[in-house]
Amino acid sequence: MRIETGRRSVTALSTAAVALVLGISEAWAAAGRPSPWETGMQEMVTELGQSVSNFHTYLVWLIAAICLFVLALLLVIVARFNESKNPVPSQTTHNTLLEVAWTVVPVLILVAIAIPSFRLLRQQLVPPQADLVVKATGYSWYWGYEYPADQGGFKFDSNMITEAKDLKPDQPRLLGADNAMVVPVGKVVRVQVTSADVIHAFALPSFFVKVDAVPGRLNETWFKAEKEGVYYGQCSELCGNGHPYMPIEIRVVSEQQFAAWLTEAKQKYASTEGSAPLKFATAQ
Ligand SMILES: [Cu+2]
Repeated sequence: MRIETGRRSVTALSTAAVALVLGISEAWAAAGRPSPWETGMQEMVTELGQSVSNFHTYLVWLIAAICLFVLALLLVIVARFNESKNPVPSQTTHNTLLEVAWTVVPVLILVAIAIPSFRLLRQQLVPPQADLVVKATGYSWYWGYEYPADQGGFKFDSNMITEAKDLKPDQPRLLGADNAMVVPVGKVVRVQVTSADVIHAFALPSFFVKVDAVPGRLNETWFKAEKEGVYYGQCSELCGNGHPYMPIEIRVVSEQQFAAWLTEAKQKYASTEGSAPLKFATAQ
């Protein structure tokens, strides 16, 4: 009886521990930031990101199956065809069935990878009709965001918070920014990305967004965040000594909160009118 109870409490304890660990990692992952001991991707909050994350899992299983198959073949060869067990090696060559099989099977595997891969690539590179366009400019070493005229026409800089005392309670060190990019939830946001000096890259893992910010060139990417929250990314192009200190903070809020933020932001940040337009290289 006592053993039974002991066993039961051990089971309950381990279940609680697993739940705790899962709960914590989920809570951290859900916040759009890296978490300790994380081995997979950050939790994706866009449909595209979720599809990519599933594709990644599918590839891992496929790779695992191939590795186990090759390992099994190697073990069979070591066990059955070593010199003592098989002193006279077979001289068989040009086995048609075998040669066709080892050509066709890898081709089929590549097709099974290519089809979903190209489908995802298309989904990522052909953006849907945008509800909001934001321009992100990389500077050495911070980001600048610009909202178009129909949203109020303002721009502001976003710098990393350097002093621990200035961080908000939910802001992680090295990722928290003084002015976040704010976007509404469930809307297609197109981000135009460029740079004012060297090559940077605008990357946000939980949206599955990563695009180069190249001076004189306007790149674009898009996302549709399905969940409100604060999401963090970083410059992902080795751009200089301030490279690790130019985080990207995006706050996804409800439409009402976004409207309220816009009203506030229009007053807080100066108008873009009168600012010098960015010059872009023209094709000759
Ligand atoms: Cu950079």
